[in-house]
Amino acid sequence: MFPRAINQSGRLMPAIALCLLALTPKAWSHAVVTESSLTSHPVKPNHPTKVVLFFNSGVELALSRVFLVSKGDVFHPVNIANGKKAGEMLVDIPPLEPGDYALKYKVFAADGHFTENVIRFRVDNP
Ligand SMILES: [Cu+2]
Repeated sequence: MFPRAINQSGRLMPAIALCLLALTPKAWSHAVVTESSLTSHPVKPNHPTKVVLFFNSGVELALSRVFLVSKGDVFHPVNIANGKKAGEMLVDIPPLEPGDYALKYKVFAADGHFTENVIRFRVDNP
């Protein structure tokens, strides 16, 4: 009867579903660290270290921030750079004394969403 109208509503449905997904807060984790070099290569005391964070998606460096958090919740901005592959981020860690630290990151994913999280790590005496 009205094949054109049926076609149009048929195409409208997926578009609405996508919008709802985009609006649902925290339904999807958009740029999540799936792995980091901290696991395989713990930070050694008093040595500058390049830590690699592996994200599940591409990350926009210019809109992303990483802080090194030290004792007493002191935030130090650290330099970040792109790794070899999409989703790899290199983080410059200055020489650290033994103790507990964290990397707090707020990254802008390729899909346009911000994700914030904290990775805790420890620097042990050799
Ligand atoms: Cu997203």
